[in-house]
Amino acid sequence: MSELPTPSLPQESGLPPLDAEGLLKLYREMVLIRRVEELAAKAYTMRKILGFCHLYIGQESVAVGAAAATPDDYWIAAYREHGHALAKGVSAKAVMAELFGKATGSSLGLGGSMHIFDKAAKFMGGYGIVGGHVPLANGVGWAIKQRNEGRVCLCYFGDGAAHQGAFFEALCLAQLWKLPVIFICENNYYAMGTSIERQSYLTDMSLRANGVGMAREQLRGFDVEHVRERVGAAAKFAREGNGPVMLEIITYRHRGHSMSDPAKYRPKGELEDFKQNSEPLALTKRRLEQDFGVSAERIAAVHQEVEAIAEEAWSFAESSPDPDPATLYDHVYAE
Ligand SMILES: Cc1ncc(C[n+]2csc(CCOP(=O)(O)OP(=O)(O)O)c2C)c(N)n1
Ligand SMILES: [Mg+2]
Repeated sequence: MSELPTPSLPQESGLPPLDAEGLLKLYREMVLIRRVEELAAKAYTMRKILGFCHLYIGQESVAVGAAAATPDDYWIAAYREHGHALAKGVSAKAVMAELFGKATGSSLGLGGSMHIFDKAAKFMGGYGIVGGHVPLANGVGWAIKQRNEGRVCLCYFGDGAAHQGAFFEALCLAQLWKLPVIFICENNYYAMGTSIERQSYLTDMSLRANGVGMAREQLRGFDVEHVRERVGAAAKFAREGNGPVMLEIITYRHRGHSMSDPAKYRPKGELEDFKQNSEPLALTKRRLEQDFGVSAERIAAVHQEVEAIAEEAWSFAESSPDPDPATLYDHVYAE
């Protein structure tokens, strides 16, 4: 038996570099995620949103950068997925209404925060069992291959999920069958209150891929252009039939694990340091202003436009009807 070589990713994605308009569009999407979630946090404290609610604030550049590289591909995510859904094109109204548990939500109000789903946007759902959805990405990858679609499936999960049995099993099969799946571990430093150093001997989760001979890369995810470029390179690799890829994208969540977590376990100054030096929105704003000469007025207009969309989403969610109790067991099984 000889050892198979682990393939490496292409140096470049082949995507054209972004111009001012292109980067401004990504900035707008990051601001939209931020504002929708800030409003969701407010609605949660007013008990307009019930149950679990895990915010993505601080991690926006990961989903938005990846979306720019995979606009027509499938995505599947865990429970911190409001941002992924918005980045993939699920409307702010449908996301907010789902959080409010209303019949106009993306899952007809039957799923809630952790179960946003939108077939038209190729967003194959949020899932609440840690690591449980990772094998489902293989199913999507298998379907893509059988149908010769030329697409890829991006599967998002956390650093904590990279310890799960289901995750390891999925990696084995994906590599064996050369499925077009990009496994994206968003290492946000914590699994609930447990820091990466306290949960794992290895702190680069992409190294897990070496065990199955899968192409891998670790990257920092605070710069939206860099995420777009490296996810683009991974997608190019998988699209060309070279098999799956495991990316570890380093990021940081600004809020607690969920709305009920005050996040007192962080070392003093850590959050402030990330906000000061690795804040995705601030980094992109600075690049727009300094490198592309975008005016402060133009950026203010983006914020204004997003504010209107986020507030409209709130009003839409609030004024929408509750689901009919008779629909409670609908959509559990496929018709
Ligand atoms: C199988 C399973 N075990 C435990 C939990 C409880 N739980 C919910 S989130 C979480 C932490 C996961 O952390 P990570 O994968 O890093 O994702 P993050 O929340 O940081 O995005 C745990 C233990 C669960 N939902 N499912
Ligand atoms: Mg985590």
